[in-house]
Amino acid sequence: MSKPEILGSLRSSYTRVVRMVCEEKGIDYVLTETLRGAPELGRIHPFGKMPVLRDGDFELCESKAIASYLDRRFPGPQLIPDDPRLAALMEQWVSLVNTVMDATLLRTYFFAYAFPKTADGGPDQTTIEAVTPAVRTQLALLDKAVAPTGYLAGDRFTLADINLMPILYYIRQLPEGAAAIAPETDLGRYYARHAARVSFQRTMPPAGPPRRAAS
Ligand SMILES: N[C@@H](CCC(=O)N[C@@H](CS)C(=O)NCC(=O)O)C(=O)O
Repeated sequence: MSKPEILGSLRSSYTRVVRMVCEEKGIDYVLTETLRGAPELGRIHPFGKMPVLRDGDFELCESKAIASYLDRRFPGPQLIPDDPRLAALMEQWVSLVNTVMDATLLRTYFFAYAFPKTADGGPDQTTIEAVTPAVRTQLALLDKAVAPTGYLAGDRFTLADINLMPILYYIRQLPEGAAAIAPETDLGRYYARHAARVSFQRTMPPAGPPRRAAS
């Protein structure tokens, strides 16, 4: 069996999702650290985004597609449930996160702190103030979703949880995120529980200030 190669970045949240899938399943993979805008990405992803996958002569883009492929192709714990309802709930949460929450929480809120376009390089307060109500609403929604079982889909760890954790990792470093993911909240307990997983610990981004290739 070939050794899958992931082209992406240690600091990229979507790259971390597919790396966590590999770690959970015990897949022997290689991460090729790749810069944003690198031509190798553009050859596989039509919009040049990371991560992309090479597995033998097979090439694939989009984190959800890559994660699904790895889950089906390799042995190890199943991250996409067989049960139709559980699988649908898992898809629902991946979709909600990837189509709405990633844009709000990471690309707008986190980026306003990490990559501000302000004259003095300080946090972009205008954007932060504008997005904070949506940040609070979305984190409250997640808090409610994980309250009953400690998971997003049913009562087991799935790709939906893997897909969310790298985003929570970044935003809990910031004031509004930290408040919503405080240890006494359901979302805080959810984060602490899943952050202890080996797959999360082994995919920790390097310490230090984020760079533009990140997230
Ligand atoms: N829908 C894509 C999104 C991937 C994505 O936005 N990746 C970010 C890094 S986490 C990226 O490539 N950013 C650089 C860019 O947009 O040029 C997926 O799920 O893989």
